[in-house]
Amino acid sequence: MKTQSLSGAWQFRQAETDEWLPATVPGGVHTDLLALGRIPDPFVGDNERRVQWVAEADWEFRRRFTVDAGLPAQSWVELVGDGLDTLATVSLNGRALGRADNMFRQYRWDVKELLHAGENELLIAFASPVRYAAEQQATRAMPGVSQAIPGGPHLRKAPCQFGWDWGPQLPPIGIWQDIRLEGGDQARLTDVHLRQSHHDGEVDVTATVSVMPDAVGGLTARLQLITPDGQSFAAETVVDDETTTLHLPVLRPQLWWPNGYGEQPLYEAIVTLQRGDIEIERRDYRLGLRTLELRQEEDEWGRSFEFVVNGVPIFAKGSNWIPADSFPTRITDEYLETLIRGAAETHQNMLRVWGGGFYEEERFYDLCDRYGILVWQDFIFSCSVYPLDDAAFLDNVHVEVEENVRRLRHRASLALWCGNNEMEWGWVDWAWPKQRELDDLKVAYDRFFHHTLPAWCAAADPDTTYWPSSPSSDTPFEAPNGQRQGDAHYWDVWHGRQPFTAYRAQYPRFMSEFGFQALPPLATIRAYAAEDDWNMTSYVMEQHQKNASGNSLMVGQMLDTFRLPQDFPSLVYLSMVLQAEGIRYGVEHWRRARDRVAGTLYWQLNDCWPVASWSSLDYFGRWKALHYAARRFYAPLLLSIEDDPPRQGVFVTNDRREPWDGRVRWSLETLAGVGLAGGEQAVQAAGQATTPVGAFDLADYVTDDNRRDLVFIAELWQGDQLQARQAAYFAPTKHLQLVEPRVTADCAGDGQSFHVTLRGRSLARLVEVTLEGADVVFSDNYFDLPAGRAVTVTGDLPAGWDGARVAAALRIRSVYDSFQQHGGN
Ligand code: BMA
Repeated sequence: MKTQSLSGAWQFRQAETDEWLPATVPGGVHTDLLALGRIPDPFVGDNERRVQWVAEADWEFRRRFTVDAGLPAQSWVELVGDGLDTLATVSLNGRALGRADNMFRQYRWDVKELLHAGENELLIAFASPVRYAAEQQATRAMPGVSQAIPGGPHLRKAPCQFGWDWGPQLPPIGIWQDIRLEGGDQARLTDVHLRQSHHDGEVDVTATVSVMPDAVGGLTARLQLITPDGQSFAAETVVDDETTTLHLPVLRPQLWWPNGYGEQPLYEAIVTLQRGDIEIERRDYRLGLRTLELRQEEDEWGRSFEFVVNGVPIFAKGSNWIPADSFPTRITDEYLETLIRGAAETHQNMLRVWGGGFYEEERFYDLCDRYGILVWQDFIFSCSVYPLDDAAFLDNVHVEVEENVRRLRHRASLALWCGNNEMEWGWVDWAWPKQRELDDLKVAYDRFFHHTLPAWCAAADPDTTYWPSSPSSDTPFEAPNGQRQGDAHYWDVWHGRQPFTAYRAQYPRFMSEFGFQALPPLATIRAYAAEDDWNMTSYVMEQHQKNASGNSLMVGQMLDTFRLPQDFPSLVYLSMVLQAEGIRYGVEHWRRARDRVAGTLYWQLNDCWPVASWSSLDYFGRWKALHYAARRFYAPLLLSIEDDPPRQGVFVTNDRREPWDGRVRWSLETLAGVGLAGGEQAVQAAGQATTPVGAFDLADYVTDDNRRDLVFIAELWQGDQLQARQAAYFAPTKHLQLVEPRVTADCAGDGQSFHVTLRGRSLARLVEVTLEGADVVFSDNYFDLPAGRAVTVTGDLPAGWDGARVAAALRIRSVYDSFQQHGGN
């Protein structure tokens, strides 16, 4: 097959204007205008409002090109658009080729007869998605999310691009994926389906190869496997039918494991179609060999919901993934890897590709395969009513589903196909059922998500489980967000203004969403708000807070926990540690209950622009306090305290298969470090289990007079190595008698890395370390530093820095600083 890329330099103009401007493909109108300085950066200040006109207008893209020699002679020549966003009319040399109306599909048009020998001109006209949505909505209103431009559900375009409760209303327009000419032999592959079956320690890899029916004859198909250590073996067969299946046994398979459970060896699978010695077409895949099942068994609490890989039940530790940029074409490979690596580095083993974004690109799943991140893949439907009774809409979705399922089904990382986000819940608990005019659409919902879509999935990918919605009980419209069976989204903490302690009353079988907002770090706020606007409720700050009650919810919970912050930087810091503390509190509880709860995916890993949100990594990839907390609360070996003052229960949760032996040391101390009680005991923590270490009733020591000056500290030791430390209190943090901890820091740098050893004379709560002028990920951050204990954090030295520079740039903050000026004690 021959290909000629048409990506690169194009021209664009607003429809009905004369000025053609330079464009980059893949790309979009906003990023092209931004590059030309024609619009202000939509991510700064309130510029989002100033650029609304862009998506309300129509746009045209054109490219002139000469066809590569050799291409016109092929039996077929097609124009292939991997992604057109979204309402496109395509013409070549003045002749209409066709239209596109689904950004999740690939489009192909026969251009063999239309191409000229000399110069050709390709023109793609895009109609405004905003205008289209408004027109459709005027004819037939579809309920959606309140932060979005209405009407989005009429269009097969990433829902959150119309706005969300963390996302701006900036629907991109343009050629967002590769575009090219392809030509080839009359014989062509129409499908390749790679499967694996495991039995008796062997794996049978099969490739079912489909070719164009009219070209069968004189063809061979070949499947070659290259092992992770470079050995190659192959099977070949004559193609005498439309579909042919090749088999390759793998005798000593190297199994693929989720992060934390083993390695991620990947085999290369190459499928070729040949005529004699001539290779006609080749497809290249990475294969991880594993079995994966979603186990649901009746038990004392209802029905389990547990992912089992290679026979081993996995506690799913992860988060929800949203598009990494409002303008997806500027997501670099490096940035994408930073995010996925960031998940892996915090012991995450699952990401849910949430149904309000888009089916991710190959490079996303490549990274998940490599880092051992299981993917819960939603189909792209979210929080809205869709016209699922419309035959043309369904035909469009059918092609989209088939293409994307075929594209992703062989992935080791693929764990689940899920129908949609929160729509079954919507039909049961939101306002939709009260709108009688929507009744037909509930019927259509039922038909589509409980019959049609699962049938399409089963046909294209019989090996991956289909789940109707998130959340769902798998019994249509019955307790979709219940705790007996299926997955759950718990939002009473946050939207329902419940305290974090409410998490402890929840025992979902699988917690696929829960979360709490924080502001992003100050360095990120600086990118959108000038210092004059540094107040949480200023006009500009509220442009970057899309959840109408978000700031009130944050401050409300903040004042339940901390004292009123004295300035904006303190507020930013408190918002982050509040979020980290809350999510930690929930996850530790659910991990203690691992017999009943089989996973937690917090909302949300990442951001698509700089904003106040539930994310743990902000738009610039900076680690919020939650991300550091995740590295502790998702650690395979978790020490946790179930605080119920004056009782403190200590537990060790061991996700590994091997048992763990060590000791727990505990102490009751004043904040200044004077010991009141303490002890040490051996612990044998069985694999894949939670072991209660002890319930320490400290009533004899804790009085009304001293409770605000006490801390209970538990430490997990293996030999002389401290594995983990936890602290719990007997009063809310705002009431603790914190004094200035006078934290000292010894800094040293050696070539690549630096070390900072911190000590305080009194307990420093939730210590934040930062380096002024450098973005650094520390080995740990936002932790409690008890009096007199030394804690060393490390990091990579910024280029050109040494220990002295680290010492000069080091900034240390703790809760004390959020309410008290230095020197106040
Ligand atoms: C869940 C998600 C998103 C939303 C988040 C926070 O419902 O599925 O729709 O952004 O909560 O409100």
